Amino acid sequence: MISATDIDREGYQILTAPLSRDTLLQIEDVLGSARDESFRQRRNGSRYAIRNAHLLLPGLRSLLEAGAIRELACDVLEQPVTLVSATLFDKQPGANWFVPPHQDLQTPIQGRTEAPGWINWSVKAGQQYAEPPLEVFRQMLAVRVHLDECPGENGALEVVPGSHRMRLSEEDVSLIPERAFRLCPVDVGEVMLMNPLLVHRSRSSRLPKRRRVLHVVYSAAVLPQGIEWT
Ligand SMILES: O=C(O)CCC(=O)C(=O)O
Repeated sequence: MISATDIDREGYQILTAPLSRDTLLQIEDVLGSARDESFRQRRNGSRYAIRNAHLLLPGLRSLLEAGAIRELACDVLEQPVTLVSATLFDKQPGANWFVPPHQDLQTPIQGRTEAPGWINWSVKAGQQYAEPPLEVFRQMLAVRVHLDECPGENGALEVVPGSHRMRLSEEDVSLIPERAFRLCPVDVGEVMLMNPLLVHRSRSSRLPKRRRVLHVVYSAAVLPQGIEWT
């Protein structure tokens, strides 16, 4: 059961059976139909991620804009939500990496209209990004859908409970003691809900297995005029 209180206090929650088998199969199908060009690839040709998958795969966008995954975000944020982004992370033998501790600050947006509190504008791979203000982050939620089992040795996320309440500098993040990180093993089909400001990291997988996670971000914030989600 969703606990908005837990998410408020800890910054995250793991749900054991929130999605039907049908929903999971539909996601797998649409991701399975993605063309090679949609994937980020290592030099060795291994495919490891689809960034802005909601822009590249219209079928995925439809699934995420109406349906069970969006409902989870509406339930937590207690308001209608808009899709902000979707990323597929696909760790596997040959494309395996360590993600250092960070908050997810850079958010894809449309246009470039300066607005109070929106900072760190940048363009990556032709897409405009900016960092929203704290009050917008408070009304955002990432829904991480696990398409493979993700035990501790398979690159599970490690999070710092409570770290989502503030925007931290790189130095603040680097000073977080080792004991503050909590390992979050998640089974196939399970979902992890988290605020994008929750400090998180993940180790390389130590198992010869795939670890696919679809990381979908929603927001219930009213945006300033001139700024829109993509
Ligand atoms: O799924 C993961 O390991 C986290 C990836 C991540 O947060 C990132 O690359 O920004």
